[in-house]
Amino acid sequence: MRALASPDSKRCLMPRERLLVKSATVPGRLDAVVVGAGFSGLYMLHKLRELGLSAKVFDSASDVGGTWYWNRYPGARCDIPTTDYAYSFDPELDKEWTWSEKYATQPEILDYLRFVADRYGLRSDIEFSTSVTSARWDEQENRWRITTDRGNEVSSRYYIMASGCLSMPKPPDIEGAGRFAGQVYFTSRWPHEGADFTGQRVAVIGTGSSGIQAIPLIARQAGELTVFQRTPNFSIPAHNGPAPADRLKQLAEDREGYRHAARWSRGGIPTELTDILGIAASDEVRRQRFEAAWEQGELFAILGVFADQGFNPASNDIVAEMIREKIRSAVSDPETAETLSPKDHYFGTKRPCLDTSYFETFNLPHVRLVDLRRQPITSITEDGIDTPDESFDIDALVFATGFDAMTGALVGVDVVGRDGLSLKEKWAAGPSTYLGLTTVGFPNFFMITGPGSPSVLSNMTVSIEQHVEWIADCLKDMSTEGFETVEPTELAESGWDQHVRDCGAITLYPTANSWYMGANVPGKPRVFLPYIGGVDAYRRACDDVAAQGYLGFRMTGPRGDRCQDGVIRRMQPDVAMVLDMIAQLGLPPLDALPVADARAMMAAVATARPPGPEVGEVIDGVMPGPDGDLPYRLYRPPSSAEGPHPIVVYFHGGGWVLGDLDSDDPLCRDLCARSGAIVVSVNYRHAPEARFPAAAQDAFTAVQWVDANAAMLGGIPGQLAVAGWSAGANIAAVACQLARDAGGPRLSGQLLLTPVVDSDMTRLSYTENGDGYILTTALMRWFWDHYANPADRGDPRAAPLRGHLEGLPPACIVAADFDPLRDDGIAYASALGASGTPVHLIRARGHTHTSLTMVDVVISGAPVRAEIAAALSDFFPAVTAPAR
Ligand code: N01
Repeated sequence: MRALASPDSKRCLMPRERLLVKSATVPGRLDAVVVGAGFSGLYMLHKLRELGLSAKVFDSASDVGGTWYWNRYPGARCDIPTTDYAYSFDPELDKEWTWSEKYATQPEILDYLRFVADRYGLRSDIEFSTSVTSARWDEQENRWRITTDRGNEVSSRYYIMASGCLSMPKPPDIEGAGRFAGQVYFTSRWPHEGADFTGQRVAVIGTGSSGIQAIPLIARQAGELTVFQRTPNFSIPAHNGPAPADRLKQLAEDREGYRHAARWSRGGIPTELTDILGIAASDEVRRQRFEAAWEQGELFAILGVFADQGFNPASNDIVAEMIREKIRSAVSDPETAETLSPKDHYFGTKRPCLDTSYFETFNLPHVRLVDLRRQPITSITEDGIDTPDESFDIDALVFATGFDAMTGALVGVDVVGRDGLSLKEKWAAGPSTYLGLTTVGFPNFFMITGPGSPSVLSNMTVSIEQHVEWIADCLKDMSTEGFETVEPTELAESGWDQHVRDCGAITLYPTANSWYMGANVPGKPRVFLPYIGGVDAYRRACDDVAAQGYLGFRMTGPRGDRCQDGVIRRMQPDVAMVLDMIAQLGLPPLDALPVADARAMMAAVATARPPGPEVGEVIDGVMPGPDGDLPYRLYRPPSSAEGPHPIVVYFHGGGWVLGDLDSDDPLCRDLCARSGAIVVSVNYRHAPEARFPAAAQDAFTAVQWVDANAAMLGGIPGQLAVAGWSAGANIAAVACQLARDAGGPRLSGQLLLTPVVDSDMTRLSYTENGDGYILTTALMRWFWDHYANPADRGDPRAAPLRGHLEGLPPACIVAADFDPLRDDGIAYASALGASGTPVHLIRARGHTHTSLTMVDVVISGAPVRAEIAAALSDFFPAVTAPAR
């Protein structure tokens, strides 16, 4: 570590030149109270002072540092390269400090924070060795009443928790934990004078990041070291040493550019993201990418070997297995190597570790690994640790058992908001926040890196700076506009919670028993706590909230209230990502192209997508149509599902103009595999070559033919449904009406995915979603113009909503939120329902017209398709496979 003398250093004694509001001068009355003097609290204090606000920071420690004050165990370092793990708000500060290593040690990081505190003269507003015990919102005064363990009470306009995500140690949950008579250490509360294990018999419980960092160093001193492992963890070598030369060069050449890129990166470090899929890459590419990440020794590199490893189990397993190979080659004893190899969770879903010679430590003769899965601890005793078969006598016991992460410190203070509701009570079933910054019922209360923000999944310093700056801007804006309180609305908060869940749900993260899920603390609700949508996406959401007049916040003041209510992110995150990617391709709109070019473009796009699931059999054939043969493709369910099966006649989408048997192939496979029905996809005649009513006639003829040939196709005669997507759903709906009018075939059901049912394009969903979501109003008009003369567009064979709706088969209709056709589908569902037809309306929340069809691309579509397939299966009476 080196702090360069700066000619500007004295500037740090903050001249309060940018005062916005006059500071409070009454003793005990403050503008802001901050809990915690770590990275967050120090910067928050600095910003509050810049705003001219009176503020006090309380911290239970005797000095600044937060997590770096407490976690002094041997080997404690950060796991983000320290070039990136530093403040960037002040370019001068940024230049004045040089880190001595790629991953700095705890003492060096603590020195840095002391340096920062001194540089900006922060200590005078920090009360050390003082814990905030309670904070109560005073409704009359619109202020927080805050009490400390020293018996002080202060009144503050704002209450800001900068208390850290991993600061509340998890209480030991092992029988007899308090009985051991020898030396007991907690990695999270290590003594300042250190510990000397020379020649001692030492036990370490816990093999998370703390244990994995400490164990090699404890092993150097101990006479005997026994490591008690409950879950093996993925760890990669840190390859510590000097800071990476390429990064130093980038910083030297363009520090501000580098920091800017970090702020707008996925994880808070400028990183080139790959689009290589693990499942599709060659063995050679897989190996090469993995080894490069292994050599780099950085978490984001190993977490980003493949674009799909975070959500595709097969891709994840490629990386996981390569790490297990490395463990096997590092550890001499094969049984120990197996015990150290993680197999019960996907790589990355528990935080991976960075180590220095961790696995090799188990080759030392005095180091032993005890697998608690096979040999659980029955009790800690006065002398050591008992397991069913063995007692371990020890001199020192180290708990590296982790934290009550993300929420523990927040609910550790008795925070009581409006109507006497405490934060602990409110979050009894898991935290609920708006942007991870605020929570309903707690006015003027902010959390820095709270649950629902990127926090622990990101480079914390970048996330901390973003939060502090957003809070400071909010306070400044409130002051400018004369507001005294700010609080999120129920709608905004529940919308954000949903978005946070949606982001987690498309990944493998919620599958693990991790502290990200609260699973490490007995009794804690299982909720995926951080926001995994990315630092960049998160920053954009926060900026958008502010730009939209603090959307989702209610602000009050003597001059009146303001509330711009709403939800900031309603679209499924992967749908938004796909739309972004498509936008970046800069393709011309389909409706600007000649039909042949539009078809060629659709075909080209289709070649680049995943194939969809395996089915039992795929057969191409032809059937007679009204004007020549119609090609069809039959999908038979996987061979495990014995036939015969019900049959679904399917019609592809494409506005009666585009599409063919290939265009909807992955969707047909998915429907077939999930529902257990045979899917017969029919390629009907297209416009403009064959205009209305050719497609509808073909559809009805196809239904008649499949019905007549059901047994030959392997189907169950009489068990026939129709299905279609978009314009295909239009002709499926029409076929049902024609079948009813013709007195057959009898249909078991109609599945209409985001259907076109009317030529009226004035419904609200056209106004809301007519542009920007692939199917646009302009494209819909282009389709209609190619398909049907204006005079024909009211014909029920073009607009089935305008037909007679009695006597139709049960329907499942899917309406997507961001679809111009959304209200068409809803209108058809209610009209059918009013005519006595059983209807199952599925609202595809956060989806577009096309996103549900993007099998294995839009992951969030999978649960909706599962629901659709279940509805499809419900059309048919339970089928018993015939005895052979
Ligand atoms: O805590 P952990 P940690 N009986 O929860 C085991 C950050 N950090 O302090 O997995 C037996 O990861 C538990 O077992 P299991 C970093 O984000 C960063 O190590 O629950 N064992 C696990 O092995 C990290 O992820 C750095 O089955 C018990 C271990 O104890 C986070 O802090 C350094 C047990 C706890 O691992 C937490 O890391 C250190 C029981 N009753 C930490 N209870 C940097 O490098 C728990 N365990 C920046």
